[in-house]
Amino acid sequence: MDRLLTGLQPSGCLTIGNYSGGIKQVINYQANYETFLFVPDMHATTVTQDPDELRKNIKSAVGLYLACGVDVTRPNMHLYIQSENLYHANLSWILECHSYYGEMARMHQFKEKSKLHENFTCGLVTYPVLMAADILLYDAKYVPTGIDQKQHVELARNLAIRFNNRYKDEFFVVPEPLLPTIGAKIRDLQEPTKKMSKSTTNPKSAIFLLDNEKDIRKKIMSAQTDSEARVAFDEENKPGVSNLLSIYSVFSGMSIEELVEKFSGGGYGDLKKALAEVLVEKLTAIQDNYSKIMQSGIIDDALDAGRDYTNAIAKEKYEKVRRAVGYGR
Ligand code: ATP
Ligand code: LTN
Repeated sequence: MDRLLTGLQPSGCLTIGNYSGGIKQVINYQANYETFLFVPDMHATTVTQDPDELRKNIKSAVGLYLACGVDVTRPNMHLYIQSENLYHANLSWILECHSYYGEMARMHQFKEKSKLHENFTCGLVTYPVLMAADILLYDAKYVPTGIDQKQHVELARNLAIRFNNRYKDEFFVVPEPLLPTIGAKIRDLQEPTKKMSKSTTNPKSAIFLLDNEKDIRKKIMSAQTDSEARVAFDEENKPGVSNLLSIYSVFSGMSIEELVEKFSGGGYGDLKKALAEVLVEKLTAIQDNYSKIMQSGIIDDALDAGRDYTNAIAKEKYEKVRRAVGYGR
């Protein structure tokens, strides 16, 4: 079985964007691949985190993965926490010494996030290398993500190729990003030219998987659209309405064509009301599962098993790489 790997930062409550680019894809692919799904808690500290809040978010993220349908009873599903495996940071250091400052400084996400902080950390610059280590440690062939992470997966590809060439062996599998056809970039509800982000400062911009019914309806009804009052899918000229259609498609399984057909006669109000209904139904079901899961012992059992399994694989890969670069005796 080929390997598939992804992670979602526990930097806040997961959004419907994280569901679309990350979790939903894992659920769709979990029967077909050996799946490595982890919580990149070390990535979250590239910006300041409150330690208690971070620990709560880690457990909540795992609870949400399971509540959405990630099936940890499958023997090919491995769920784990990044910081419980020391090889991620160790491999990251080796890869940092094979990466160039220029290529790090060119990363879109770094350019955007560094603008938000007057004094950003070195971790914010080198974060994509840690991500490459996460992927390359396990020889993952496929990396499901949203469009914002595509460039980082490309860096992981380049580092794999660079390392294999320099040390003249197939040390790493060269990974490929997997983007959903619809919903690779769910947009901010208030500023639809931007992507929806869980660490937004405007709570009306994002729908969180744990939002209550009233908030979901309010946020959808107040989403920015345009003055044309014509339901059509045109991401460039009608980003707000196209975003609503994408979200609808992600959560209903209906195609964009079917949705445009269904809503083309009406105004944006009808589309918004129907979308709010779909989201309330889906998210309430996830939240019911979530409450049960958080009270059970299933999370810790799955994380223990995942930690042990992935540490063994990572150790073997790291030792091979460490020897190749000449470290130790
Ligand atoms: P932060 O605001 O802390 O940067 P984020 O909401 O951007 O977080 P990440 O943890 O960086 O989310 O991303 C987790 C996964 O969700 C990644 O695969 C990412 O590509 C995907 N993702 C994030 N936002 C969106 C979005 N708006 N649309 C589709 N996929 C998304
Ligand atoms: N960088 C990603 C989270 C992440 C990840 C990974 C995703 C860390 N390591 C490995 C896929 C594969 C993010 O911020 N969304």
